Amino acid sequence: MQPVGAVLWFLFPLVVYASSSLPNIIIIFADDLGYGDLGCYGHPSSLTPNLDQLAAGGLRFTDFYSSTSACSPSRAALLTGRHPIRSGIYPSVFNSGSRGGLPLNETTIAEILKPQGYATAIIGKWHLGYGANGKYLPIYQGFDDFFGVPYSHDQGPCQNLTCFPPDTKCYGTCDQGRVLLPVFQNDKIIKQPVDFPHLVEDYDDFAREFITNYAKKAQPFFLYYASHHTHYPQFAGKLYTGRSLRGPFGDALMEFDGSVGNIVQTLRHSGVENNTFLFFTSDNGPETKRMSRGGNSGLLKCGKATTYEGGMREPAIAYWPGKIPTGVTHELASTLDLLPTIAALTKAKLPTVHLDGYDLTDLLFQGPKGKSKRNTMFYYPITPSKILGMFAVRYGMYKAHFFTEGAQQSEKTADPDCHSTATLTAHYPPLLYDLEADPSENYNLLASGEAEKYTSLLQQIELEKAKFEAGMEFAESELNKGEDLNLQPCYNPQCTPKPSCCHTPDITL
Ligand code: CSN
Ligand code: MG
Repeated sequence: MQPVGAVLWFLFPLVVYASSSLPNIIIIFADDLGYGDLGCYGHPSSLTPNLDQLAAGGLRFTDFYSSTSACSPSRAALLTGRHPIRSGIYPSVFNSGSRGGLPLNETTIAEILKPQGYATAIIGKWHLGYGANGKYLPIYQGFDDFFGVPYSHDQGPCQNLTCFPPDTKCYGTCDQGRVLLPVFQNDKIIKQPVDFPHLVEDYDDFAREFITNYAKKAQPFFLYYASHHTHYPQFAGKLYTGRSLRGPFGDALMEFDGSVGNIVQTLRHSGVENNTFLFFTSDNGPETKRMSRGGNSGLLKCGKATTYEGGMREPAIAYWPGKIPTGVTHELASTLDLLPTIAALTKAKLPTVHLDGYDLTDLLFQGPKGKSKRNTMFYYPITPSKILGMFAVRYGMYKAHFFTEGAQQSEKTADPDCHSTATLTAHYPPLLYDLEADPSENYNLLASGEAEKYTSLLQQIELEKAKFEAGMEFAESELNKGEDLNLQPCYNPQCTPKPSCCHTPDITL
């Protein structure tokens, strides 16, 4: 006779333990990737098999928003659940010698997860400050490990670096007169300059080891993979260079997609796929001034640095097999909602500050049938001011623009409204669009001859706008603290002449 009872008694506590253990959290964040850039969002020549599979096995969002249309503020909002104006991450973005950073008293997703026993890591682009002696690095914001670059990879002379095949230049040009791009492990520079052709391979190895290690230990983990892809100038390792149908942008996107595949495969092999909440999205819309190397917002208007849909509406996928039903949701959601949602999933304590996000667990667990707690989105420009306030409001299916302005980053599209020649324009009454009937913001409802139909809707929108603005507090700007090039990361800080002497010893320039 088999001692069946004994086996069952032995298994029972294990089962209980596994089902009550805290879920792992993975956020995969693309850079300057537009609404129309993925295969699963209709791009005809992008090769994104892993993201497409994630969408097929998860919940794909059609109406998901980043908080702003630039990098640093968007990242601040993602990690804090707060509008970036509240944390001072405006105007624009950090550079290599910026004095400021995400204030250390801001509470990040990593910081709410630490007391819950999570191992936390960030791979890739931080872009929330470096500061004097690296005081703003991610290890001071709740991350046990940082493996990556503290800012954008064009914020240094990256044209000195070669891509695959050897001796070919990386695509594009970058900022001269700054230190070479450093790669950090925690607070130490391990490589300066970065070796672009092998960078993503190294990131993938780190992700694989991190997931495998904590899965084995049965310790919950939080991995924030903030890719440099598909930001300009694009690069890719030898597995991907020249492999896509879409040139350098397509190659970079394909390499990014490969990292997604690596993460999902590792979760599967480690046996934790069904206990992991994975979320993918992008920081802001495409930088169309780079033309075919700048990404694509699909049928949405304009791109990066604007408050049109193309600047802030992003591809997004939530993936948790067995927990999140598969399909498509048209509900409103935002990067601002990730912190409250993750807090709910992990029973973590919410920071006791003004949050701008909603707990979306009901929506996630009901999938395509779920309803979002979010019914509004407020669009501020990347150079916000108290005097002008917000530029636009989304309320349900409607969007009202009170101000519009083109941007240098959204140059080169066919639509002149996107360009920097489209100067700041006030609209009163606002331009009003039905984003369900007209996602491209083409047809102003108030110019339709039926304006009187929308009187009470406009009143409601004004009310929501006034309510939000009354609660908006402008923190002191971290970006207006400016730059000191001496603060830039340098492998050998005492060397001369700077910045060219700042490099690891094994590098021949
Ligand atoms: S961003 O791109 O960091 O992805 O927003 O790499 O606005 O001055 C933006 N900018 C360098 C960049 C500069 C970037 C700016
Ligand atoms: Mg960006």
